[in-house]
Amino acid sequence: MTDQSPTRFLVPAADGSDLDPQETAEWREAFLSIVANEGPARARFILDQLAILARSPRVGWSPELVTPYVNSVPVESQLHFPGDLAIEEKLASIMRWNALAMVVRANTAYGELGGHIASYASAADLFEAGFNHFFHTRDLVFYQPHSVPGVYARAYLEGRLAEADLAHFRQEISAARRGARGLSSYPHPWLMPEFWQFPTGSMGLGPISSIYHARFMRYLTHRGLLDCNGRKVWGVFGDGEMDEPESMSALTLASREKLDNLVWIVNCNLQRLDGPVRGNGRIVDELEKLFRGAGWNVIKLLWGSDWDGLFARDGEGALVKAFAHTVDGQMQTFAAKDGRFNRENFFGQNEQLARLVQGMTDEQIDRLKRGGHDLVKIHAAYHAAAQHRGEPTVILAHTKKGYGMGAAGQGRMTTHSQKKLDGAVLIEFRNRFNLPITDEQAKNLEFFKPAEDSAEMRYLHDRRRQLGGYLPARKSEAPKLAVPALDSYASFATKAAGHPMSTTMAFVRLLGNLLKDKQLGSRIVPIVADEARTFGMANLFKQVGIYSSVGQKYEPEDIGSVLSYREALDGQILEEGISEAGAIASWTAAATSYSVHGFPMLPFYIYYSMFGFQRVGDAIWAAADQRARGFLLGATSGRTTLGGEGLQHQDGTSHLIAATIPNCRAWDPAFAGEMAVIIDHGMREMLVEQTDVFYYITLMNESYAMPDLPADAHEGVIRGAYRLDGYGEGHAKVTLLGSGAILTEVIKAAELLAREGIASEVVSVTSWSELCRAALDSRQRGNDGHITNLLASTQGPIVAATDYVRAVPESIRAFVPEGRRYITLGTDGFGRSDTRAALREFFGVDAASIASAARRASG
Ligand SMILES: Cc1ncc(C[n+]2csc(CCOP(=O)(O)OP(=O)(O)O)c2C)c(N)n1
Repeated sequence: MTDQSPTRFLVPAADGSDLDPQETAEWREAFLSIVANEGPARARFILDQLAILARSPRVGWSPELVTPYVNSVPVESQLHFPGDLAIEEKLASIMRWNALAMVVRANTAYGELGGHIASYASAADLFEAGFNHFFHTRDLVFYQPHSVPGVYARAYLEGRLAEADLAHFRQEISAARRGARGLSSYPHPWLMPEFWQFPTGSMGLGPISSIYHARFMRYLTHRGLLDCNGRKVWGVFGDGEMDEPESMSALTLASREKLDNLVWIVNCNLQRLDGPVRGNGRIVDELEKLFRGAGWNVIKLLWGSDWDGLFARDGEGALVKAFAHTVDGQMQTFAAKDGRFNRENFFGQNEQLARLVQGMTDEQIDRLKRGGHDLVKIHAAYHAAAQHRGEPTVILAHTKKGYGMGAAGQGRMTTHSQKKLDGAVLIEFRNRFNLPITDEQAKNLEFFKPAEDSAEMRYLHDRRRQLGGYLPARKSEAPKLAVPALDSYASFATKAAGHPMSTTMAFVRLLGNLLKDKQLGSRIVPIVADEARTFGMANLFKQVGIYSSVGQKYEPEDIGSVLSYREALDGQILEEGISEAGAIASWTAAATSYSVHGFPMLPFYIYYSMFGFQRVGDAIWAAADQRARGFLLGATSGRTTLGGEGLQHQDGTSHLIAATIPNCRAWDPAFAGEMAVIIDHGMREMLVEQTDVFYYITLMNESYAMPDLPADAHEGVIRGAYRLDGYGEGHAKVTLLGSGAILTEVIKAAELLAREGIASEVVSVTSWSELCRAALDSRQRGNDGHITNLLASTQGPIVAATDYVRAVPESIRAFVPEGRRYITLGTDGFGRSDTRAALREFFGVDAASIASAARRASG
């Protein structure tokens, strides 16, 4: 039996000095004898005791978080491999081939299509071990985006994709014309809604999303809504991807929440796109420290089974010493070179190392596997991860990028983008993986599928049957949820009778009412990023509680108050702290629960509007791809409405960005009634009609009199604009459009003009982007859209004003009836601090500026 316990590999201190080697040896021997005679548990206990002593300030010792460069699962604790290794290896080789053929074929036909071979080549065994033994259909699996050819290759063998589909990788438009299904470049639920669940194409978003999905499963369980026990979240990511701040930003959340339902597999092929991830260091060491420090269980999967013998013979720990001074840039070179080079340059470093490989051929040295290419070792690591309790696990799997691509790619600097291979390389690859195809077939890049009744195919299907079915697979159907009647929760807003309030206050009241609804209430997920008090939501703390996986272990300072801070296991609010990236990931998990869990939830994430599309726009784009259904509330919105906060807080652009997301419906209501009608409509669209849309609604903190919203205005609110009363006597000479906070300025302008004898009509615009979209649609059908018809019934030049950049009202210019002047006022430029009045005057969106634009236009 091989002893790979870390104690065997003690390395001298960095400067090598040892003042009393004999004493050191005695200590080591004493320790080793405890391990040998009393077992590892006792050894750990002794170490813990010593660590307590050693942490005393006088010693000034803090333990090294890095362990030697060896497997965490020692060979003696390795489970007997429960699969048929030979068949699994054959299957993995077939996946490798079909994945490679798919990419090379597409690029031979159309050089511009792109695609990747080297990433999946390094990850194939990591994927296959998961598919054959661990990824259950009840689990959530996040796939590294540029390894998707391998996932398609598997679905092809499983009979879920046809050969014609494989032949249309990255040809989603032309495939349909040829009766095939185009396969998207990366996992995109929007494009392949029955296949992909989680978009991961933008590095970093998959990792953070996986954490929040795992946490959301706990939330569902703890709130007694859905039992998610026994289900796991697996994520396969790249070591380069760990550079992204999003990858790292929620690591401590995962450990704090003890997410042992989460396993990350980080494919440490030591390379990213341009070159080594840490050429002058070791990414595995760096990640080990980082994850361990963040409270994760770290499993290093570094060396394959054929190294076991070498370690066993290496009495002096020469290998570990050599790894300790081999940086990744060098390790990559070893990956790129042949057995002979490795014998001379790695094993040739000293006599002990050279002795280890005596008797091995260069070919055998070349074939020494890294851990991430050995199905037995991978299985052992995954098994340990799946069994681990109390902490999330990361598996650091050591692989070679472009594994098996020979001189054309393995370990090469340029391998990431390699997508064309010549005939000789294809034949070499065929040989390397013993594929049963002829030279001709290899050169022609023919896909290979064993006969349905072959042992391989029976095994493949059987393994998936044992694991619940095929993956990836996305569900679209979910039960409908009943939405209460608008009057039951929002009459305070639709019949406001001139009561002053802000739209934020109105929203919070509306949300409080909805939370009380017997059927829908429990499905609502209020989400905040440390701004609940800013938005006047503190009352909800007591009403529905803040979710905490450990309840509340302290007596809150404000315990006597009606608004007291209340954390609870079944708390409903997700308080994400100051992490917009986390909060949006949390929102996405809730907004896709209908599909991921077949259990619809309705999230309302309310935040400073400036820190939404601008700050985490890419995450919102990914949520859109994932077909999220829910509400985003951009509060304290508008460039002039959040007076004192200044340049980095005042949002003048979110509506511009929101308009670019096809399934985002964005609204800028001015009145509480409008906001209520929009939310009502959204809930029906998402929960009853089950349309894959999400709503973005801007809210303001400016309080003013809220009028009643007449029933006949509801339709206009939803279409994006409706007419308010006319102002002044006689025929209107001018038409004024306004939205959000600036509508009140528009109305004041109409009153000013009326006093001067200029009559006007006022239109409340609730959504510029909906007006624009509907008008474009109508135009394609040869009709006029709502805004064109509405404006055709008004008179004179049109002045449009908003609290956003002018490009927002400009978006409907093309649909203004012919011959009418259209003037837009907006808040272009940097924000700054002052009163609302001063800001509106400065940007030219106050009543006086609007009136003056109207006068000039109509004069
Ligand atoms: C946000 C973002 N930035 C850049 C890219 C482009 N990109 C795709 S893969 C890749 C390198 C990935 O390296 P690594 O994570 O180490 O994976 P490997 O292919 O080496 O397994 C880059 C930079 C991207 N997809 N997303």
